[in-house]
Amino acid sequence: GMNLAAEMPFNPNKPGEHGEAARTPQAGATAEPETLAATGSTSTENAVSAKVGSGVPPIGTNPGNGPLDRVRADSSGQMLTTNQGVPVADNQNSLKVGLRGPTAMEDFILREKLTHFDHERIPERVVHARGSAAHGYFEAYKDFSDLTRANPFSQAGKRTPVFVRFSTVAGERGSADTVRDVRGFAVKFYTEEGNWDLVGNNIPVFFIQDAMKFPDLVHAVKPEPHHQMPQASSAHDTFWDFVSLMPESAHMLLWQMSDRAIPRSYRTMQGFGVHTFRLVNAAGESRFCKFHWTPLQGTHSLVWDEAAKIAGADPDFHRRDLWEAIEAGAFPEWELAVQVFTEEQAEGFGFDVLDPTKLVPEELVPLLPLGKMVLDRNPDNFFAETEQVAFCTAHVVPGIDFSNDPLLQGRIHSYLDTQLTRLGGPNFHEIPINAPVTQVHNNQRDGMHRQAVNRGRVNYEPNSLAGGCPFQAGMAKGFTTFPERIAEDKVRGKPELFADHYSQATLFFNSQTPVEQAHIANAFRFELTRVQVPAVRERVLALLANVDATLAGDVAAGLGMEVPAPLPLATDRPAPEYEPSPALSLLSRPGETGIKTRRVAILVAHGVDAAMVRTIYDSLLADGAVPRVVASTLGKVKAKDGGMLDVEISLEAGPSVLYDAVVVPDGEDAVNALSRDAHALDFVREQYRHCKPILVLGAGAGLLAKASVPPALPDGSDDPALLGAHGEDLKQALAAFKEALATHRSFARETD
Ligand code: HDE
Repeated sequence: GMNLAAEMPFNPNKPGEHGEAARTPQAGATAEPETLAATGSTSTENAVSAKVGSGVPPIGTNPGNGPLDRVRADSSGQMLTTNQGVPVADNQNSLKVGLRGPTAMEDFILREKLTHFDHERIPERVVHARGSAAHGYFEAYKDFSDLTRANPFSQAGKRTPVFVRFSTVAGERGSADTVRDVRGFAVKFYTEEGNWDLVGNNIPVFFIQDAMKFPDLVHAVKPEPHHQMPQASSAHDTFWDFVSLMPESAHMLLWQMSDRAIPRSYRTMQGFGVHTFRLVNAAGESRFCKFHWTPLQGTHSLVWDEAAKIAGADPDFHRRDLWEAIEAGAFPEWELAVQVFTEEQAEGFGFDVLDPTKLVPEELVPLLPLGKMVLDRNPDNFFAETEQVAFCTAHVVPGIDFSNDPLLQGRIHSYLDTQLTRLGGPNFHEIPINAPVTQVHNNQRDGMHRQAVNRGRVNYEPNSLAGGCPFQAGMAKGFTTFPERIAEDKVRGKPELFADHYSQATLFFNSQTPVEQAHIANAFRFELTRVQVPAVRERVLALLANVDATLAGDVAAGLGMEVPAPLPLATDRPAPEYEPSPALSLLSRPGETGIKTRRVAILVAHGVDAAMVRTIYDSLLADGAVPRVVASTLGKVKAKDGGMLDVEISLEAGPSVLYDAVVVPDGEDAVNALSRDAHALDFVREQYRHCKPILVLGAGAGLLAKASVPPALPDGSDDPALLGAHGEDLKQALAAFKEALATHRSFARETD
């Protein structure tokens, strides 16, 4: 082929578009693989997985790719066409009556292109609009068929493909990732018996006890309707007005004000099914369960000041983090576990397991690990997959069943319903990302955007003309609802135990470390400071007074207020009070991945010790961390030994909040230069303020002094995350630095 790169890359018709030449037909261009390479095309789209024409996946491939493979479009080497497949000669100029004349109505090419563009957007999700997703698989540890007949748990080592979408709740589609909010954790299992969606959150309880309240809750937390502020934040009057009038939200509020609501990464969050579900085995025996996802990466969070600054420095922080980890082969993993208990056990608990504002403490019912989920592939196309994926709590498979949790019951309706508006009709199950890997056979027909071409004249059941097909699967194979016995009055109301709004809020608070408790108090202080109406602040304090006196006192002090009389209780606090549950502390799970994927900035300038930089860089890289050479501007710096060092990012584009730790290498001239750059001074100050590990070597310690970073902790003792400042040798200091990095932060120095 011709050399596109050398001649007219991407627009071979360019020479023909001006003046008289517009009348002459122009030759197009064919793009051969070599010419594509010459233009820098990096398309790898041809490498799709094996096709699965029979619907039965070949052994060893990911069957979840099947529906997607059929529709993957790859334009490398292809000619541009209209949507009708007509080759387009000129994609740059509209059809005009004379070169300076009006555009012709008959320009179907222009009209098709603009019309399609005009309809590119679909409504965003009414909640959880902002999200990111990835493909992967779930692998069962063993055969759990005594517990459930659900297909993913039927065999040791069995892999079931999954698609997982993480999200914030309140913010719009383009809002920042690091806002204080609950995170969605929605998993679609493409099982051999149909799709199962486990649509959970990163917090095990919820604000309300009944689906009837959900529209009110969401109205209250979303931007206020008169001026549409604030974006992606609960720190405003309407939210706190509502929740303080709904004391059932107390427990959830404690979680939402904890560091759980500002995760370091989607990869470092737990996930929870929240509601009580049922597991049913082939014999029809049912047990209740709660689902837990635990990240092998550990549970880690941001600090609030950092989260707020990241929202400006990189609003895509969590999206980028997930994408980059998967691209780099550092596949995030979670263990799925269940707490299993019988109805009789549940009757003995001091709370109602149908109440979604309550959790089952792990001390009461331990976790039973079922298997591991690995996310190992980024989507090919954000819209086609992440945006169009439709999770529905109604999507259950044989072996999984609902409980009567009134919040879950409402959700079973809501998720399918919302897709009708969002995805434009009842055939959203045919969108490839939503299509099951099993075959779909029923007599549902037609509707907007129908893809299936159903054959034959029978679209009803029972029938004789099609031999009765598709036939009912029957109890043995088909989904069978657990026949729970119910003989009750039809009423609007709540069970007695739902009236205890505070016991588990107190349990949660008492189970936190002092650092975490301080963060919770600070978060309440921040949010309530933003609240304008004093009576609303006061009512929240009255609610907190029922949770913990110290917490209420600390928050009140932060607002310059007195703690008012506690809100009246709806019921006596039931005995027994809970013992603290260490599993509820975020700091109880450091993780198993060491320093893998942690981002480390190495600050350099002319005169830096380049050999030292390389040693540190290589050593961090070898352990799976992500080192970056950061300087005042891009380009190269001239090292102490005369060599050159490439800068990877500037301080301006890569500020402190985007890194987990910092290294200031030796080199007196370099440190002097950095000391004159406000960005560098801010950088080390913020690394210090945000309790991150700092490694300074030789002259590097001078930068800390210039930035007024204290050399020791407030009580005078050594700072365990400030390394190298005391003349340790490089090897020693680097090892200690890595250890500090693996534990993430040193809150001992926190003064926020
Ligand atoms: Fe949702 N929720 N929700 N929710 N939810 C939606 O469904 C709803 C609730 C959760 O990544 C919507 O497809 C009601 C609890 C996640 O696509 C909508 C009630 C939990 C996602 C909806 C709840 C969740 C959603 C918006 C109370 C944790 C994002 C778009 C009765 C267990 C899924 C959509 C994704 C999304 C309704 C309460 C988690 C409107 C009515 C509790 C993770 O249908």
